Amino acid sequence: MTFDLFDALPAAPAIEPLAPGAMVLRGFARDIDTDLLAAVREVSRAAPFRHLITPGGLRMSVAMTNCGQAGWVSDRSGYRYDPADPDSGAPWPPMPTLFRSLAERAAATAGYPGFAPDACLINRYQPGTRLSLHQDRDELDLRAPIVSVSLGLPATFLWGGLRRADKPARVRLAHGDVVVWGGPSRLAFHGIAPLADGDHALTGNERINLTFRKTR
Ligand code: MD6
Ligand code: FE
Repeated sequence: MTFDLFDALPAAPAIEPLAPGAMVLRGFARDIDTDLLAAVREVSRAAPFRHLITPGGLRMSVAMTNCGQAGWVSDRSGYRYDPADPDSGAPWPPMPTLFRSLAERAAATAGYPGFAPDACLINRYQPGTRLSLHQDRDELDLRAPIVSVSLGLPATFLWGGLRRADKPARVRLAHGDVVVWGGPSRLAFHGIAPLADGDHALTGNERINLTFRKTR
């Protein structure tokens, strides 16, 4: 029997701090990537991706859908969590068990045990798609963190501070990376720079982002 020192080391998760309470878990979702993407396709068959309209009347370049007990939607009247898909009137598809358990494991790894998300917003980016700086503040319970999973093409995550004017850092998010943030960083401004063109083995020219929240 051969003994390899490197085989004997446990695979420690690569945790990259962003700010107090916020971190990137590099590659955390990689080993279940194909199952996650299959589940995204399943959800989007029942609740297709769509471009929401902002309260100001602009069409968002990112396409969105949701699963879980509530879904994030935007229209001329504002932003809200809605138990039903406004396009169909039907409840959002249930959150796949695989999603729920991934979010729970990632949160626990980041120091937030007991995370119980009731909503998963699914974002789809194509080259040129961007998400301007914003805060996630439509959730009632701001003590719960947010867990965000990146799949497919890499993106530049804009990580600002607690004030809109804080100059954002640029953080590369690759396939399988998971960002967790909460506590003192829960209301940090953030966004996604225009997606660069590319070709990913599993998603082609798209980036898919899953964002888990506890909305109430
Ligand atoms: C995205 N993410 O990564 C957009 N929000 O496509 C977000 O807006 C986001 O990644 C809160 C926490 C983590 C995020
Ligand atoms: Fe956000």
